[in-house]
Amino acid sequence: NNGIKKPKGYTVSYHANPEMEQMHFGQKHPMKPWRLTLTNKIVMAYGMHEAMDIYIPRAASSQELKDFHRGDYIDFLQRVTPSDNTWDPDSQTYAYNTGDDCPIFDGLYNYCSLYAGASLDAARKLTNHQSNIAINWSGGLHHAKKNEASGFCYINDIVLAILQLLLHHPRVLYIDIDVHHGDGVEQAFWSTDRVMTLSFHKYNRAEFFPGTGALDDTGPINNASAGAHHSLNVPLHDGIEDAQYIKLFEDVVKPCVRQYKPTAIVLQCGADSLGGDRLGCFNVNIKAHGACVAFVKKFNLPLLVLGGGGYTPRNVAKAWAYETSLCIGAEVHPNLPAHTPFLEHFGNEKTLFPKLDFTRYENKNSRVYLESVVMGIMEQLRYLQG
Ligand code: ZLS
Ligand code: CA
Ligand code: ZN
Repeated sequence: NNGIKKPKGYTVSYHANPEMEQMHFGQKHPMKPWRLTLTNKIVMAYGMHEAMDIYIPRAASSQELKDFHRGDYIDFLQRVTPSDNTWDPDSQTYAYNTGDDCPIFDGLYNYCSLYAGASLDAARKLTNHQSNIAINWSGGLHHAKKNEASGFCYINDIVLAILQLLLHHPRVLYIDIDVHHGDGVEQAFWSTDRVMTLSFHKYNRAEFFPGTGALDDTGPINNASAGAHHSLNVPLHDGIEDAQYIKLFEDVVKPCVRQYKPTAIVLQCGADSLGGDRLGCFNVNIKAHGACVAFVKKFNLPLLVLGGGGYTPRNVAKAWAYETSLCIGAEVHPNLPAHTPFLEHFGNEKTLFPKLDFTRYENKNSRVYLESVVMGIMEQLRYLQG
């Protein structure tokens, strides 16, 4: 033990099933469930497990998955195997949008029901007051739709978890710092005012997946719909840096909480917004990414912390381990403990805070641009009063 103690006055639960970590999307595929093993090894090497309630979650039942997803889609996921020919010549696509981005691999259904079960368990720990912060790094798969897979996501564990929270909470704020737009969650709650969705992401309609999430996509156009002004988007350009990102996050999140008054918060911590990510294009360091988690924690509301994207596994693991330490309020030494398994995998930078590779993306976000984005958000929030 490195002197890490249980936090005073609140409980953190950590939901991780090692069965998931063995799954393979395929050799060339950027999504590596193995990043979860690396994360858990760092968390344990620091002794952070001593400070949390650790749960090995069960798989969600097909009935639970159908609380959001259509029955025929879940039945398809349950029975499909890699050798099945799922190509549909009529629509010129694979069934339910499976294919290159969302391959059918061995154990797919088990993988899906495990990460969904973990998010459901985590949400239930919050609603029955057994924890104040619940963490599931295997969840956060924000692109999955009611009736199809999308962008490496098959089951939308976030939507399922929010539906759980809504059984006990009048208003849930969903915040998404993955570099991609949280389109599946936005779409699911588009017409309700009981969930406010807020995504920060790289936006370029033609060139960056999924192409949605413009500043003026804020909910149904019809002001009579309850969902109007309850979907918020923060579209960004390449190369945003630490200080800018933290200020923007705080300038947007603080008024959202003040105006919307959520009774629970769900935070998707996709680590592809870090500099040097294989798919991402921002210049954010691990400390700045973590500062967003620390800022949200300060509202002292029931908090569900989820993973998401993240395609440079050694950086993902460091970020999520550091963010776990922020959740428990523990000070950890920046150097990875010498007994950390797979330490050799972290190359020369055996620290939680490596200098990330920022050589690829020039910063295209001017101060004026970011100010205009904050003003656009404030304009939407003004509709919430009264
Ligand atoms: O938010 O950009 C796309 C769609 C395509 C280009 C790629 N081809 C394969 C399909 C059509 C337009 N897809 C993105 C999805 C990004 C999902 C992010 C998920 C999340 O982080 C939450 C977990 C995309 N970007 C990069 C790839 N796909 C991609 C890169 C490399 C490969 C290998 C495996 C597969 C095919 C070759 C693949 C996809
Ligand atoms: Ca996002
Ligand atoms: Zn992403």
